[in-house]
Amino acid sequence: MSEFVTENRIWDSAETMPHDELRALQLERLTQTLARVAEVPFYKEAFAKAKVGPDNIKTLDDLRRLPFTTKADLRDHYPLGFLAVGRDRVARFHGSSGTTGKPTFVAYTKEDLSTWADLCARFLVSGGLRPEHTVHIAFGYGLFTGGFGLHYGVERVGAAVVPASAGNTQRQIMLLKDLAADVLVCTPSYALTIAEAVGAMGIDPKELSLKFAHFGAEPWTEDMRAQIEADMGLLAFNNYGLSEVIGPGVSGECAARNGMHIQEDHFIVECVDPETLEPVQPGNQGELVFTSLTKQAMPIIRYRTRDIAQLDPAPCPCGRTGIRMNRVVGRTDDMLIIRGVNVFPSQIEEALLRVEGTAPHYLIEIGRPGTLDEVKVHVEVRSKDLSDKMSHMQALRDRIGQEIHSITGIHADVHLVEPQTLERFVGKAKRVLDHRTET
Ligand code: DLL
Repeated sequence: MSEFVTENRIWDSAETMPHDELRALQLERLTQTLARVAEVPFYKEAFAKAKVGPDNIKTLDDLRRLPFTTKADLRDHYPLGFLAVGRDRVARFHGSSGTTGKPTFVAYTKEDLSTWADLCARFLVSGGLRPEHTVHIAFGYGLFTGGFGLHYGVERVGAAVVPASAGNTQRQIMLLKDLAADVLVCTPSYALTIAEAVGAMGIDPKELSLKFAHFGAEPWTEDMRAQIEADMGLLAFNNYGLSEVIGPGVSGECAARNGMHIQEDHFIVECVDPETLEPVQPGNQGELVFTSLTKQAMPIIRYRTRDIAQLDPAPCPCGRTGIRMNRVVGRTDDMLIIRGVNVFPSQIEEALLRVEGTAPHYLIEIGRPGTLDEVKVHVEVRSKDLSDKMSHMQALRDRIGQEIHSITGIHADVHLVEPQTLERFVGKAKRVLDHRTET
């Protein structure tokens, strides 16, 4: 049993609902959701093709008879083919930035926005937020769900918001200092950038008032958490979500910090083998699939997230009954196949953070100069560990190479680079340069 790192407060009694009640509520809400999507052309067609309909769904297990929804389906129905309400009921749009140009849009009714604020309030409170706190939000405000999602969650709790948005790191630090925020909200990679800039400006992190942080929107590792906590002198909590499902607020860590509780009264989660699409046994990694249960404007049925994680049904000492998901190790579309071996960038990060003397700033470069894949990992060395001695640098390089090999099974060509030479990120980090996909 993990010890609590902060007081175990619960925002909404629904979070501790007994399992049988929770399942009954899920079925009731699933039935309502299916009725809501019945007139959405995509679902009408997909259900007809699969020869199932809302009438066939009598138990939660029957959900598996329904077809999956994918990002490609959303793209094929761009911009608003999944809208289940009239435009007059839409209160806000968000979107996820498409790597291929057009974003996919998501819509919210007024009720959806209120539900969303509550879902964010739940994980913020479980991670230490109190009404008397001030929260500095360094997520982008815009189509991205991070800024506005967390903003209204903080307001729902009754705390004060500094809507700093992303970018201009020195100004962020001035705001953190002068407005004495207690809580930092951003991506873990941006937290690293801020931590580094705090050091470079000669500020002792203790001069800031930060106590907690809520990080999400990208994969990160336990070692990265330890490093940010040590650098910034705060407690960091993980939260997860995706715009197609609602945005942040799908799941978040409690005071035990041993997995993120999925808000199962609002979402049904499945964990499937991404190849066979069959459910994996509890405790095994698979792709997470979500069905929304309360969304009005754009309900989503069996959405394949491409996120690889593992579900933990064990009871949690905090009393929340929502099943826990562990850290997302990566996305199926970020998974690198190197000489036939599957590698997630987060595994390389884990290897780097195990080696003293490297900074958690890295770039993975993959090419195929001949017939075989070759991997270069560029890693920044911390200034204090830079050495003129070739033997010292060679030893560091070897240790990193060994750690990468022991975690991933691949041999990487490690390039040590000077401090501050790799790109810094204000939003989601981009750590991979795959020349094999260039035409
Ligand atoms: O990133 C929503 C969000 C905002 C979550 C702020 C948490 C905090 P999208 O831009 O649609 O939405 O990207 C969703 O980001 O499928 C995961 O691959 C990844 N992701 C989100 N949270 C985590 C996390 C937001 N805690 C995609 N750990 C998801 C790992 C995460 N990956």
